[in-house]
Amino acid sequence: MAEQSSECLFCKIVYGVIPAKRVFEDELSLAFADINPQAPTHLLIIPKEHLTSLAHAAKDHAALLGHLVFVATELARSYGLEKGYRVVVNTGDDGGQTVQHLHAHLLGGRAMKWPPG
Ligand code: DGP
Repeated sequence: MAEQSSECLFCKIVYGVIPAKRVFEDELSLAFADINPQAPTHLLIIPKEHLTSLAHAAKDHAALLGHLVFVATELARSYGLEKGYRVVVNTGDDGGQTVQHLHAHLLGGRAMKWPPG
């Protein structure tokens, strides 16, 4: 079993303690619908292992980080986001991270603006 933090919201989703609309999972990752969607498709892709943020990643996490991005790519394909999409990893306070378990947002189904707020 992946390492977890008993106080972490997304660890509780991994272990089914808190419900979520799960759309994909494998040994390393879980994807589920964001509770407050900002686009027609808004999924969160997380490692099952507790990792607080990108800022906490070590070299050993490199393959896991690549895996999460690849899962996002596969989900974008399966959700038909052929016009484009955005993968975002908010990191730390200035990055707008509110849940302290690394997660990639997959947003699609509408035209995105740049720069983000
Ligand atoms: P961030 O700001 O990058 O930390 O995004 C956290 C996201 O997590 C935010 O878009 C809302 C989502 N979220 C927070 N709590 C829950 C929850 O209990 N369930 C689900 N499915 N999403 C949640």
